[in-house]
Parts: sequence; structure tokens; C-alpha cells
Amino acid sequence: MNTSSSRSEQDQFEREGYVLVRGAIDVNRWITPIMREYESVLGRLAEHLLLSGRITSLYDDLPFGERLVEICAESNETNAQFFDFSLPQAGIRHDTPMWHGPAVFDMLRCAELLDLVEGFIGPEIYSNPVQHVRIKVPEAREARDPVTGALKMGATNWHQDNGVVLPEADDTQMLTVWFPLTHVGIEHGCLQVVPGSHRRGLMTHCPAGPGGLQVPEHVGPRDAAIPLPMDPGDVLLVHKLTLHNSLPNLSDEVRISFDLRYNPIGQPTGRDAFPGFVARSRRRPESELRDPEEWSRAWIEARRQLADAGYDRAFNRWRADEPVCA
Ligand SMILES: O=C(O)CCC(=O)C(=O)O
Ligand SMILES: [Fe+2]
Repeated sequence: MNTSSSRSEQDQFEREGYVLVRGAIDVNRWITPIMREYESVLGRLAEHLLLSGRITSLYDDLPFGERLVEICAESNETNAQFFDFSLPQAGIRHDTPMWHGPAVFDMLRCAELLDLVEGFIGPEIYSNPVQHVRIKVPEAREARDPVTGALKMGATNWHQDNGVVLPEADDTQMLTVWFPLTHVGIEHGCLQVVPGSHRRGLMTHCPAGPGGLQVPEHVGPRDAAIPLPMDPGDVLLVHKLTLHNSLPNLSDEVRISFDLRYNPIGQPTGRDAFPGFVARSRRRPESELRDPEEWSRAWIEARRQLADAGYDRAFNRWRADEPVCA
């Protein structure tokens, strides 16, 4: 098992803007407990949807993936927010669902993961709150907008992660850490990256679809993109300027991934309405957050403040009237 990043991994990251480390984390130790938590989240979600009349069965004889597919198909909802450990960028209410369970918190502090991260950003590591679990059901069964017919989630557009945070984080050494919790082959909608694109600077992102952004093809060519099929245990590190997207989930299985971000302590996260925390500090170990309850409470407090404020904050800098977006 790989434990920390090697010189050659760091060289590849510098050169290509990403590096894929196979078998970097112990699946049984870190990922299995998260899946157990998600099973209970799904159980509560099913009861909630049944009670409110949006599904007619709990589907509780099915395993996690199949159960989720049936529930999403019948309710015609992605239900993604029930599992996510971040908040949405708009329309936050006091009862917006989210899940900040202890197994998810443990994952964010996973020693193998932080050892890897340390090789890229140093030993003073802040968990940036730009983070998600992405649970994508097969597109054939995915929820659609009843008016336009568009998929409610679908594949991820071409973007750079620096493009989806506020400009205050442009000088932040933000590192994206992406890994699957299920097998994510090409057919499940794995990530694709454009090697070397991180050397081209920040590209203009254009508003695309509800809440989405996309770098236009003529701004960020992607002929050279390579797909990165991955298995649980593998970890992908992505530079904040690397152009990437995901393929559609054309399989008949659910595709689950985490995307986390870390930056050196003290640098702006680019999303300060959401709470981050000190994941590792060799200088001040006592400043590390070790209590999952405290982490969960910080998110509940952020949700309360954003719901009270009653307006949507700006989460990115882009406007549809940029000349290249026309
Ligand atoms: O998993 C996905 O579909 C997209 C993830 C992504 O863009 C990221 O982790 O930065
Ligand atoms: Fe991304």
C-alpha cells in the first residue's frame, strides 16, 4: 500500500496537473463505514418520501445501489442533498438535508490521505469546505426535469476547480482529492482530465444549465483528454487549474465518489460561508478538529445563518455576457 507521495508522483503532478495513486487507502477501514452510514441515510430518506407520498414502497428488500435507483426513479428526484456533506449554492433552508456522519469526518482526516496531501501542500493542512459526495444513478433511470426533459444531475461539465470558487482563493494552493467508493469505470462516468492544461491559467467559465458552469471548447480544447477509470482505494489528485469533466453514467450501477479539497492553513477557501477545519497541523496539533460532532454542528450553524439571511450568495465570478460565452 502507498502511504505518502513519492518524488515521481509529485513530478507527474507538476508536469501533467494530476496524479492517480492506486491503492492509496484501505477500503475496509475508511470506505466500508461510510457505505454503512449511507445505508441508514437511505433508510430514513425512504421513510420520508413514503410518508410524503412521493414513493409507494420502501424498497427495503434491495441492496443500497438498486434501492437508491428505484427511489430516485419513482420520486423523480436525485435526492443527492440527503447524502451530501456540503450545502447547495442556492435556496438554503433551515431544513435543507445534509449528512455529516462520523465515518465521513474520519475520511476527511484519514492519515493515509493526509500523508499524500502533505507531499503536495505541506504539513499544515486545512480541510476546504468545497467538498461533495456524488451519487449518480444510471442515466437511463435518472430524475429528469418534467418540463425540459433534462437530466437533473448528469455528467459534470468541463471546468477547472479554481473556476468554481471565488477569486479570493486564486492564490490559494487548493488541492483536489477525488476518489471512488464504488468501481467507477468509463461506463459509470469516470473523470477525464486534460494533461498539462493546468499550465494555461484560469479559463473563462460560462454559465451552463441550472447552477452549472462550463469552459467553452474554443477556450479549453479537450481533444487530448484521458479518462481515468478507478477502483475503491485509488486516489486522484488534481491541480486546481486542470481542465476536467466526468463522463455520463451509462452503466446500470450507481456511481459514488468523494471530492475533497485541502489547502495550507490560513489561505482563503474561496467559499467562506461554509466551514472548513484544521485537518492536520504539525506546528499546532491542538488546533486539529477531532470531534465529528463539532464538525456537524459547524455545518448546522452555517445552514442556519444562510437560511436566516434569506438570500443567495454569489458562489462564483462568471457572467453569461462574457464575450466568449456568447
Ligand atoms: O465527480 C464528478 O462528477 C466531478 C468531480 C469534480 O469535478 C471534482 O472533483 O472536482
Ligand atoms: Fe472539479
